[in-house]
Amino acid sequence: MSLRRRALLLAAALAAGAAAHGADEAATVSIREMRFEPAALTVKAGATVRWVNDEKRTSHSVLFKGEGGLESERLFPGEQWQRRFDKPGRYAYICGPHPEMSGVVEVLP
Ligand SMILES: [Cu+2]
Repeated sequence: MSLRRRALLLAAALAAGAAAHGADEAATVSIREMRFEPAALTVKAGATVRWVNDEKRTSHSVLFKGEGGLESERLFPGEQWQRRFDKPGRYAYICGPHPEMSGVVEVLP
C-alpha cells in the first residue's frame, strides 16, 4: 500500500470516529495524554483495530485481561500495534503500565 493511500485510509478512519467499520478496514485508536481516544469503539467482526501511540514521551501497552492477559509489546511514541477481532463480543482493555487507562472494543456480528 502506498504512503498516500495509507494516509487517506488513516484520515478516513479518523473521520469515521467511533462508527462501525467493515471487515476489511482498520479502525484506529489514538493514545495521547494518558487516554485511549476513542475509549469506546464499535467494529464489525473480522475488523482490525490499530492502536497508535501519539504521546511525546510516554510509552503504553494494550492489555486484554479477559483473554488470558493478551498484551501488546510496549509502544513507544510513534509506534503502533494492531489486532483482529473475529468473534462478536465486548473486549475491555487497559494499559499495562497505567491500569487507570481503559478502553473497550465492541465487536458486532
Ligand atoms: Cu499507558
